[in-house]
Amino acid sequence: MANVDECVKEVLEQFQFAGIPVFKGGYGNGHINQTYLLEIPETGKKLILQRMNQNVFKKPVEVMENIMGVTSHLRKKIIERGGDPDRETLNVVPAKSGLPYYVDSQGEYWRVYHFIEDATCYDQVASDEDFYQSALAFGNFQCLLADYPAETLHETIPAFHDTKNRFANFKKALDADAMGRAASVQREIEFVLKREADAAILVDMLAKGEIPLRVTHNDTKLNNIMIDNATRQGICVIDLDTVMPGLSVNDFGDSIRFGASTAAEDEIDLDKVSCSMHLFEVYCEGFKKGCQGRLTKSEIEMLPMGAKTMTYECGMRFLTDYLEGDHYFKIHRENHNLDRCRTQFKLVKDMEDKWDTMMKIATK
Ligand code: ADP
Ligand code: GN1
Ligand code: MG
Repeated sequence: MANVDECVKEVLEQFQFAGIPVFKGGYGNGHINQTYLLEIPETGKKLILQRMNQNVFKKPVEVMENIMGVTSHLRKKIIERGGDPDRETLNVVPAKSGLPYYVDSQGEYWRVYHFIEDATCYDQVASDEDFYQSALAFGNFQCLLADYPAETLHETIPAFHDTKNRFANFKKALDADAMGRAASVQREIEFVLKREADAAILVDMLAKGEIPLRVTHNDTKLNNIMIDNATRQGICVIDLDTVMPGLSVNDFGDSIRFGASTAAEDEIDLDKVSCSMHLFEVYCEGFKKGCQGRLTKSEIEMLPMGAKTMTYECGMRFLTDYLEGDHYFKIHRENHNLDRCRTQFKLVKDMEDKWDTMMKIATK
């Protein structure tokens, strides 16, 4: 691939900007896409430029079709309720071709979003109230999409939260052991294998019709929501690449996995990592309120299972990527995926120990 400067120069000429943007370098802490900040000096207006990850999203055009459909649906609803559609949903800047993306001479897909000003994405919970507000916003996001025609959505990553399938992929990576790393991570491998039955619980409930399929976000970690700096409300849900039919308990669970942890996702000192029951309760209350009474009895009962399943699945995905040679998640240091996997398994174990408390909180 040509260097970033050359690519960016070519790309920037292809979008419909109100002024000439200046490239300000890499931005944010996402694990998947390559995100950059742009600024238009005359107006001070900022924009987000992203090179989409085609290793993860094999059909970027379909991802953009989903995003255009979902954001225009949200826009309408936000206007109806008297909100600000320029800040409360992502807004795509079109390319000069009129398409919502540009394909460069190397075949890379680029897109641009208006920057959500005066709001922040957090990597760790700063206050209970922020976490509560993020729960309200993610719950509300599901409500806003409750009448979205699910059959028009593309499955941007097939079987994304099919934990049984994730387990099968893990086994394949283990059998192949492409990097010769399996011998050194036997404890982590045992941890996954021992819990094979857990991988099936939610998938099987869905198949039996015991919990409903909804339009969900599927990647509800705290840094995929912007908190308004002034009002402290969850102003905008971002990272819409994985909006697809899914389980509400998984949206709940992925937020717990990341936000209710007492340490960072890649913390090395595992003594610092636990699942805070206080934050679990705060999020539970916010999420149920945000869903406005739409969660069924069995969904409410399965909220703790959503948390455990998402954490187990994510740890298994980090371990799979470690075994395969770190091709999926961006890493910033040696063993990064292994460190991430270990925090997830520490959380799973902690949730198992606190299961009765989690059930009591969820169902009260
Ligand atoms: P990834 O899929 O790699 O996680 P995201 O779409 O989540 O990529 O973007 C990465 C980060 O960029 C976000 O966590 C956030 O900090 C920032 N970001 C993305 N879109 C916007 C936006 N429209 N306004 C402000 N910041 C944004
Ligand atoms: C990725 O894109 P990002 O960083 O918001 C991943 C999630 C994982 C998460 C772990 C498309 O989320 O599924 O839970 O990392 N997104 C994709 O932090 O695979
Ligand atoms: Mg993200």
